[in-house]
Amino acid sequence: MCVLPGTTTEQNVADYFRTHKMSWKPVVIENTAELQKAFFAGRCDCMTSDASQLAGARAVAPNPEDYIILPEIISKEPLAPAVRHGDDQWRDIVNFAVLAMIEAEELGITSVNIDQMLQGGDPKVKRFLGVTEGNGKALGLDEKWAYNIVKLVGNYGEVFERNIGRNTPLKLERGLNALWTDGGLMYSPPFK
Ligand SMILES: N[C@@H](CCC(=O)N[C@@H](CS)C(=O)NCC(=O)O)C(=O)O
Repeated sequence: MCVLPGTTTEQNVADYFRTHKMSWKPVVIENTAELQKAFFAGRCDCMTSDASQLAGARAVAPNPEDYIILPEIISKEPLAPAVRHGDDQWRDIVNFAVLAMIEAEELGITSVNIDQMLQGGDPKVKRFLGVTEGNGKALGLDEKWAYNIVKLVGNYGEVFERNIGRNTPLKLERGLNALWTDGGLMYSPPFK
């Protein structure tokens, strides 16, 4: 198995095979580009990494259809934006930028219908879009901050489907990245 040394994925595979009393032979290569080259040249039977990284590697492989990503995910490794520790306001802004995209999806607001939604009477939507006072002041932002995010890049589902979803070369399913209302983990607290 092609594996990058020192990664969590190396440890995950070792744990998984030990737990299932199976043996495996690591082919350890210290650089992602070289590792992927070795795998696609047939030096290993399989390659392990973060699921999204596997999807990215496959998308640029010589024959992407020759490879499958196994459906069993053997570790819990959420990937998320990270910020430098110590700047609380910046951390809040980045965190709420992600939550706003999730909340927009739950409220049914998209980059396409957002201006129409702006005209509607739902108080939750009005607060979210800054028609009435919402969370702008607390974040040190303009009341239109959430509107601007969704208008520019879309809600969480739109961003996912456009960049890494089923109809992109990465072909990733929403899985745990679906909304909590659809059986996933994406949950935003209410904006109030
Ligand atoms: N989830 C793994 C991912 C690590 C991983 O695969 N990292 C790659 C790129 S995303 C890397 O650091 N490559 C270094 C290199 O290619 O030199 C971890 O946290 O250890």
